[in-house]
Amino acid sequence: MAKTICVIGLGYIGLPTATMFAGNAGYRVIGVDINPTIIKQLHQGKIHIQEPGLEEIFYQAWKAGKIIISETVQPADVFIIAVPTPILPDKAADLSYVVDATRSIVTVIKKGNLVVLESTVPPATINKIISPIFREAGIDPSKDILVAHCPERVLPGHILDELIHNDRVIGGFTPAAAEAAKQYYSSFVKGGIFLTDATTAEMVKIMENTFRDVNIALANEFALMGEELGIDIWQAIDIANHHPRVKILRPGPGVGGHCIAVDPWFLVQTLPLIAQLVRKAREINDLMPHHVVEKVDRILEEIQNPKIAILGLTFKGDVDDIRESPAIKIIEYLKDKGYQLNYYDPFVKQSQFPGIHKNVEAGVTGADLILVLTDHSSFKLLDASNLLQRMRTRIVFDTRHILNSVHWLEAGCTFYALGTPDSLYVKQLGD
Ligand code: SAJ
Repeated sequence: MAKTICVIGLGYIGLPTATMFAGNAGYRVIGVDINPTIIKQLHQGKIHIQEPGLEEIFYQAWKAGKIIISETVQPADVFIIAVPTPILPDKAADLSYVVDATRSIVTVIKKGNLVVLESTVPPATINKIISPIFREAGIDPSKDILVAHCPERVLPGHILDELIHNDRVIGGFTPAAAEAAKQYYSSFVKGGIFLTDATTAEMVKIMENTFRDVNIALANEFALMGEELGIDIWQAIDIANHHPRVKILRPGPGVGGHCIAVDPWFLVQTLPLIAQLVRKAREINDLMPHHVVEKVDRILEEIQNPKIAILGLTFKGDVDDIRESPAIKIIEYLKDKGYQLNYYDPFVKQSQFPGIHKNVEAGVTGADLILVLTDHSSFKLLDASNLLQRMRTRIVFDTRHILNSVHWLEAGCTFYALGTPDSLYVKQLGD
């Protein structure tokens, strides 16, 4: 009989993972979530997230009865925990969803079952928080059951491809647990699977996202320097990146999403005296939305009752996710300062963000400033002349270096970009 896998948490990671096990690997999958809206939608064979290719595979697996949706945890051979681990206001990890999921497993787990934690957690969470929950229930996590950490590492927008082709790390509470988890994951993972202990795997995952956060902070700090030095930092980065061992990332209006802006805090929380660089990088990236707002203030200083057209709300380009988006923070700050705002984002629905315009023309009509906050690929194709003629004042501020400045300047506007001095593009126009 096919083995049963119970996936707890059907969000951006749990749903694609459940679909992989059911669709590609032929297991019987029970998908569990506590959100009734999500459950209702999945019960109709539809998915609640936008991820290329996912809906079709999910629908096929759901129609074939290989994936069953449930509001409660059911007995299974394997339990996969894929619930969120946000941060609390004091920047400590909120492990309540992980703890609740573990407790719900305790009620149905049997000897020999495997529990895999996919959620990103502070180092030693399996040893210090999850194992004691099983022990308190009279279950020995080193003998009676198998417990492992297999952190997700996929990039939103590329989830299916990365689930299959990325390498994975699996850390076992015992070596046998790591081996057992590998058996299941190798049914769809084509990348390498590296086995280690649970705490090392927890650390590996946080190190990856911290590496990216620190490097984005460096790019952002360079951008601030570019503005002060009177140079175009994008050009400088482009030239520097021709060095064979240099790969500077892209500056931007801040770091969003619920991973890179969150996970480094787990290190600060665990090792506050050592994690100095990690903390500073977080602070620099968190400063960027304020920097964008200061620059907007300067740009619009002379304009009466200024109206801003915000282009892009999601935390990064070509995804539909506005959670923890720097754009949302910037919007809050601008609203507090009394600016009138219009919004456009081709990936965001009215239900996600009420008041958003359906087309970009309506979004920019009557505006004094187009403020680009997300690097959606389609923004490269915007018709500058058509949009500029609908504005009251023709000013553009691109925080993502996604617009073609020459094209926009030729169409007739004042152009500003993050990481460049205010005068740069005006000078290029020969004013
Ligand atoms: N960003 C920049 N400049 C850059 C790159 C990114 O400002 O050069 C910003 C983005 O605009 C976004 C934020 O950083 O606001 C995060 O975007 P991202 O594409 O770097 O990462 P996520 O959050 O979509 O996914 C990351 C990935 N981790 C790494 O690349 C190390 C992914 O592989 C993880 O699975 C995911 O976090 C996760 O769930 O932990």
